[in-house]
Amino acid sequence: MIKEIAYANIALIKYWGKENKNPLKPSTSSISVRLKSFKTTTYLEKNLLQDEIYINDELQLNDDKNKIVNYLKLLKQDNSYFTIKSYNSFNTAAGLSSSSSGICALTKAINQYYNNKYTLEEMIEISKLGSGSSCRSYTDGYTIFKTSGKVFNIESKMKLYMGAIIIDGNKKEISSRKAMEISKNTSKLFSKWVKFSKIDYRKALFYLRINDFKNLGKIVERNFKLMHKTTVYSDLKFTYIKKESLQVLNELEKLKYKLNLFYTMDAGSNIKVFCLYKDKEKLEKNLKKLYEGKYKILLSEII
Ligand code: 2P0
Repeated sequence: MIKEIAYANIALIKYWGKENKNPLKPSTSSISVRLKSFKTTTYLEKNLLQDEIYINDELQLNDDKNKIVNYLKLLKQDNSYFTIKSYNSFNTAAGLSSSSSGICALTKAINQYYNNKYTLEEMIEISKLGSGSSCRSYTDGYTIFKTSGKVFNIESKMKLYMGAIIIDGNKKEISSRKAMEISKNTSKLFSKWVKFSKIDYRKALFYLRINDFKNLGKIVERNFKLMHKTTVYSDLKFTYIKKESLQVLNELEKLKYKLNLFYTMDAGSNIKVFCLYKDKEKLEKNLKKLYEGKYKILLSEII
């Protein structure tokens, strides 16, 4: 039995929109970190009849299955079928980036099955077609996914720690793939998003380089807010941000008086809070005080 592990990644500066679908070139360059406690473990063995996919022991059917089977076709070197069992240490498809770790672990598992036929670069290139953000799960540190399609990591002395506040752990209604496509094609704000994101990306790189947490935080927050506005001003007329999310964001603003932090949100209502690693106990204590018994809190180091 083949086993592979991969870690989910969260973007500080977001990938939102596809300039070119195959090969994937994103509309915006993104910067992410990987989360040690947000892990997918994937087991793979040969199946004589068909591909069977389980996520957290649940057999995947219809669209959920087809999506993965279609992705497998890109990786297969022969007519083999597989039984794939994937386990997430966190909520699946709830805007916590389970597709990034899921596709990364699956790609590595198939590569192991074919005796490491693919190089890391080749795996990353194929992986993007399964989930754009998955290409950022292969490398540690701060990972960049550029509009050119290139993926690499950069050095920064800044050591972060993350807490996620789970407002809704269920599967999201609108996939990020669909939301970003409709936003790109119909949002009145999309060109503004691309323009400002370019500035955010450059500034974030600079603040990471000079180890400036406070200014990085301002850019991270402005970046996710504009990303979320693109869906509101698209034909979807929709937002992932729930009223509970807004309430938490307000509370986090107040918490900033006590603790240096910044926050971000992805394609879901859940909130990720970042602090410096040295403040991790303080963050844990404060999030528990605010949300214990109300929302699940997941904590993670960066790997
Ligand atoms: C990101 N997201 O940078 C952004 C922010 C969600 C919000 O990358 O269509 O599921 O498979 O390439 O990888 C989620 O995107 O999208 C994502 P596809 P994916 O993390």
